[in-house]
Amino acid sequence: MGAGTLSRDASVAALDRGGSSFATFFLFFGVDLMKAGAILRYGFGLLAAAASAGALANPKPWQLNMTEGVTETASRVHSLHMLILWICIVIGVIVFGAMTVAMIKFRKSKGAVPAKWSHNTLAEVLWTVIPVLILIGMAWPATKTLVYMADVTESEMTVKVTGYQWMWRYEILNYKGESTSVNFVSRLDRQSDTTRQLNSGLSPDDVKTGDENTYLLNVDKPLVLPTNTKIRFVITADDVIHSWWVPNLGWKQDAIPGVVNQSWAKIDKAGTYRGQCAELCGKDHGFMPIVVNAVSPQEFEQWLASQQAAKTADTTSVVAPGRG
Ligand SMILES: [Cu+2]
Repeated sequence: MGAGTLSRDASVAALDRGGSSFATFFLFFGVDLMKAGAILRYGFGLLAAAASAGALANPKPWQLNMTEGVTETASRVHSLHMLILWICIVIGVIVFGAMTVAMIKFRKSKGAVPAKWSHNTLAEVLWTVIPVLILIGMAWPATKTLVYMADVTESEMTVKVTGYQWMWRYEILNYKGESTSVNFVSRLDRQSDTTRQLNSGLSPDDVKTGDENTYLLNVDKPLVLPTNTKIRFVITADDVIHSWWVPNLGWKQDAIPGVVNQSWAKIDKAGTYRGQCAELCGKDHGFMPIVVNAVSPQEFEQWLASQQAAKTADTTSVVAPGRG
């Protein structure tokens, strides 16, 4: 696999998440039909490949719309997206409908004569006021959602996420008022990593977790999180800008060296949620996936205790020889 193939792999994974909704966006706005066509073709090719390789992580084959996610934030973002999509559809139908009618009914060959007037105050007021009202109508719920998303108060635990070229570090700083020592690095899983190597001779289709194809979407050590718990994330990076993105949580946050950004999530449903780095961060940008394993608070507490015990054992074994 050359460098071109590597970056294609990364964009395949990215397209799988965002491509189809972008295509819908382009189509409805009529901004760039050729680009939308190319993206759609790429998307369909990919979906066909995905269907043959079994179900993908979270997005389903042929899924065109955004995910509804597993947090209140994600569902609010989804509703906003649907509201604005429908507003755009209505506008699109009216505008393109009026244009089509005008072009067919008032064409020159039918003897149409153009009107000579150049100003109409009422029309000008209307085409200014109506779009302003529409924009306010969209900005109001969008701002409310943004304010809701920014409110990290009353969180019950804090997870620090640090982006590196090309892996993530997770530190569970505190849980229910107590600080913890859990701190680990999460990298691309071995199977994806061996498969992606130049001339590995291995097929990405064979990288599976259960039934789903998890090529470039699996890690060696997932981040385990409790459900029904308000989790604050503090996000930073140690080299270049990365971005921590798990679509099912409903947000992505840039990880910037020297800056601590924050966000939060309260996961409603247990499950495995996959994501990726969403900021082009160097040659292995496509190879630093994210896996969140959401489990019940009881299971999480057990996991946390086992991680802390392992940490203590580690420290003791390092210290012991020196003492002896
Ligand atoms: Cu990155």
